[in-house]
This record gives sequence, structure tokens and C-alpha cells, in this order.
Amino acid sequence: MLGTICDNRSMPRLAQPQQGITFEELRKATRNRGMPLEALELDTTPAGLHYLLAHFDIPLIDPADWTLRVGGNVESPIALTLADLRSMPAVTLPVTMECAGNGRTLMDPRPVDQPWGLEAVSTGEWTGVKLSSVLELAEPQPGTSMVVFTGADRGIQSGVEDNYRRALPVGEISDEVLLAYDLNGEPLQPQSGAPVRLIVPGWYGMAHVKWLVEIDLTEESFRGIQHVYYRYKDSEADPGEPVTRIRVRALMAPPGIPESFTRHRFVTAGSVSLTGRAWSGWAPITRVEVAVDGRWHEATLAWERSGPWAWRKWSWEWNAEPGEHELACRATDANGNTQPDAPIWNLHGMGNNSIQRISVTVS
Ligand SMILES: Nc1nc2c(c(=O)[nH]1)N[C@H]1C(S)=C(S)[C@@H](COP(=O)(O)O)O[C@H]1N2
Ligand SMILES: [Mo]
Repeated sequence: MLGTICDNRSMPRLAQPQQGITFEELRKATRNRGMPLEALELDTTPAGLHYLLAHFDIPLIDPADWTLRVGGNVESPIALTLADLRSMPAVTLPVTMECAGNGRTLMDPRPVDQPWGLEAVSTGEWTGVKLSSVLELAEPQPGTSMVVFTGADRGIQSGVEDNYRRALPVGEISDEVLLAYDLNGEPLQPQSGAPVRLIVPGWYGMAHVKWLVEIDLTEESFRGIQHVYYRYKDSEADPGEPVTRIRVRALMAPPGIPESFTRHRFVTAGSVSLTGRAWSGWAPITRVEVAVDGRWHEATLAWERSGPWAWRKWSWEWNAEPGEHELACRATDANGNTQPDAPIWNLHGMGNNSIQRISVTVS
């Protein structure tokens, strides 16, 4: 059931000039969490450090009671248990996932929503079954164009009450789209979508539906509220473009040590190994550059690791001289996509892949 509730408090807003973080943003930021950027040192993000985003409440599902229904435009609707899924051939894929709102607070004016800095990204080893194998069991009928995924979580967003729901066009369902039940070799934790979530390699986080309970095949296009919200648009009237794959980005593990409150970085003069990770949902990473005080240098890319959907390590040796410096990094992918200097503004603060800058005091 889908109802419209007149509640202006759920409407997205823009911060006034000079306005600090609101109470609602603070509350969202304490429910959700980012991956501390020092974890950019690791290929695989430990489950407890994986960033977290839930729009509504975390559903606490007993795996023994859970079933996944597959229906709609199919010959034989089915309901699978977790044991059914675990008895099918398993696939493991390292996948970098990033929230489309990552970098939102760096936009001006600031879209008021989950107030991400740059920490809404992580890489997990996801194990599960191929979505395509499960769809085959239900025998899709000809004419199917969209597959709609429903999570068990429900709430009100932009005045509309619904479960969390996202759809994928059938053309996007490659053999790498998974129904995942393990993260890093362990059953999913409640916050990660237990018992089963969707993994759509290369796509921004919103596509990876957690707490999956239903899959519906349809002949029509789908315009649920999460498809209205996740668009690059300049005003509510602007239809905009859908948010889909992850834009190219590099991030650096902040060097040296932080001041506890400001998190400003302090580094000892001499040779400093700067490292980080780079990723793109569009094409493999081909280049990462590092800038010191605006002068760009070529970083070294580590060997490609298992599969194209995980971030790639990069490094560069910095001969740090005493004084105040600004570090930056920038990635380019095989399609020639690179990162803008400044955020490209949009109403909901989506897809901000502008260059990361870190101020450092060297002594
Ligand atoms: N059912 C459901 N799935 C969801 C969400 C949600 O709120 N409910 N949030 C989405 C968003 S916006 C992101 S960024 C990712 C976050 O996944 P994580 O918490 O495992 O990092 O889950 C996606 N899947
Ligand atoms: Mo997200």
C-alpha cells in the first residue's frame, strides 16, 4: 500500500547561508555512520567499519522466518528460504559501495539530509547467489522490462509512505548482480541487510536493496519515491537525470596524526608515503594524481585486484617540507572520466565526486 501523507517535515530542504548542522541531520548522522578514512589502507573493509545508511528503521528479521518471494510477470511465482539460497551455487565478489550522497555537506547551499563528509564508501567481499539464477527459477514471461526489489523496511519519505523499493531495468541485470547473504565470510549483520540484500556492482548504494523480501517482474517502468529522490536535479520541478553508477573518485588516507577536535593533520618532515584508493562504476581506473600546493604528480597504481568492482590502491612518496601544505588527489577512468575541482551542485546533494583536499602542517 502506498499512501501520501502531508508532512512538510519530510521534505528535503537547503541550509541557509552560514546555517550549521540541524538537529535532524545530527540525529541521522548518529544513526548512520561513515567509514573512518584510515580504513582506506585496507583492501577489504571489516564489516564493523563498513559505512552504514538506512532511510527508516533497521528491520530485525529472524532468518528462520524469512522468505524471498519472486512474482509478477512470471510463469511460476516462488518463495525461497535462506536454506534454499544457501544450497545454490555461491559466488563471492569484492565490491566497492558508495552512498550517492557522499560529499553532500561540501555543497553550497547544503542540501539538508544525511550529512556525509567523505566517509560514505567501503569495500566488502560479498557472497551470495546470482540474481539471474533465482529469476530463472520463477520463469520470467516475455515482455518483462523492470525488476522491482522490496525491502522489509517501511517509512515516509518526501510525504510518501512505502517500503524501501528500487527497480533495475532487465538490461542491467548482469551475472554479477548478487543476492548476498555473507559479508567478508560471515552472515550479514542486521544493519547490512540481514538475511539477504541485493548487490549491484558499480552502482551507487541506493541500488543495493537491504532486507530484501520481494522481487517483482513488471512490464512497466517503475517510479517509486526512491526513484524520484535519487535524481540529479536542480529544483523539485526539474525532472533531472537518474542517479545510477558511481562517479570516478580517489580518496587519500589522511597522513600523519590528527588534532582531536578539528582533525587537522600534523606530519613530520621527510619522506611520507601517501596512499589511498580509487574507483569508478563506469570503467577501470587508469590514472591517479596527487597534488601538493596545486602542483600535480603521477601516483603509482597497485596491481589490479580480484575483479573490476573493487577500489584500487594507489601511492605516492611525498618529500614533506616544513610549513603549511594542501594535498589533493584525483582519479581518471578508462572512459576518460575525471573529477571536478569543485562540487557540481544539485538539490539532493548527489554524486559529489569533487577533488578531496587535505590541509597538513609539517614540522
Ligand atoms: N531496504 C533498504 N535498502 C537500502 C537502504 C535502505 O534504507 N533500505 N539504503 C540504501 C542506501 S542509500 C545505501 S547508501 C546503501 C548502504 O548500504 P550499507 O549500509 O550496507 O553501507 O544501502 C541501500 N539499501
Ligand atoms: Mo545512500
